[in-house]
Amino acid sequence: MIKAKIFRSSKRVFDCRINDTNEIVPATVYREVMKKNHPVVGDNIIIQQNSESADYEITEIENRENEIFRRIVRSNKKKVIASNVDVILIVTSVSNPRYKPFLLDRYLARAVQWDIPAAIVFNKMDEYADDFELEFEIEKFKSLGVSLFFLNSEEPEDPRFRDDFLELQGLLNNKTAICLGQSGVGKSKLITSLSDGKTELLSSRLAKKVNKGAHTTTWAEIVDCENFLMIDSPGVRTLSLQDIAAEELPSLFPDLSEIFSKCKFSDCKHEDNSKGCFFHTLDEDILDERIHLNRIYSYLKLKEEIESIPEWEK
Ligand SMILES: Nc1nc2c(ncn2[C@@H]2O[C@H](COP(=O)(O)OP(=O)(O)OP(=O)(O)O)[C@@H](O)[C@H]2O)c(=O)[nH]1
Ligand SMILES: [Mg+2]
Ligand SMILES: [Zn+2]
Repeated sequence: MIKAKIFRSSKRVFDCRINDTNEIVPATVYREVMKKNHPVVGDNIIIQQNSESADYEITEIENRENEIFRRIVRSNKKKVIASNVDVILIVTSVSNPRYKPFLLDRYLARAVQWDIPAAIVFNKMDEYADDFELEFEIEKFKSLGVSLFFLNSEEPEDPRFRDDFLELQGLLNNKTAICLGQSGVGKSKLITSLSDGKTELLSSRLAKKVNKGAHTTTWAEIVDCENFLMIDSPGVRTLSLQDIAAEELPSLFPDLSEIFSKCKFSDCKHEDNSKGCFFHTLDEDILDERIHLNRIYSYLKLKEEIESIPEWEK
């Protein structure tokens, strides 16, 4: 019985890293195991060496802490992409690409759905030009209890952002993380600097893997960054929330649940013309209330988008 972790998956063969030796070996899966659960990247597993062929076989998958998944709405099935993630790093740029106020709420909704702690990285702080209300955004996400980091990933030595950089490095130590964020916000750069340059750029690794047809959407792998592990999956990086059901959405904004209950009607849609909606009584000039208004706006935008997708497409 050898303890290991799945680092890379394909249809039949899994690259597994043996805990004790860090050696990576290919392993196939016992049919009995496959029947119960399809193994995914991040799974902690038991492997055994076949006494005749010397091949490794996965004989057991340990219970998962959590799962990165998409839901197939039609059949209400889960498609699991990876497992056992300690933290989701949501990366945003404060300059170029410009900051998109409601995008972070979407990533946070995902983190809630997957039940994984999230931290937000405001990257490219060296280029921040005071062209949006960063202070308000900070207050908002602080009130949600999310850890925030302000970084210059291009220059990790930059003394203005050095403390945050070191703190984030400390937070990631010995953890498994996943990075979410739009293209160009600096995810690859961030990972390279956090690993003190020891990791080759994810993008160069990726270049070899893309365009493999149907596999590209589900493929995932773990990249060893020495002091932490990073899960990389194109299927996760492109963030569409098509697979979230409208009924599920309120539960993904837990900070609003108490406020939802203050509306006069339990089926309140919280829209401009909704009678007795508590949100109409909130005051934009009071910070807490402005935060709630901002979050409900984000919620409604997302709801509208989800509802505009025909059921059969989900
Ligand atoms: N000034 C500045 N530039 C940065 C910073 N972080 C990254 N960049 C630059 O921004 C550009 C995009 O960075 P990437 O790391 O490739 O962005 P990415 O998020 O990995 O993008 P995709 O791989 O397309 O998803 C590169 O030219 C980086 O050098 C930063 O903190 N400050
Ligand atoms: Mg990249
Ligand atoms: Zn309401």
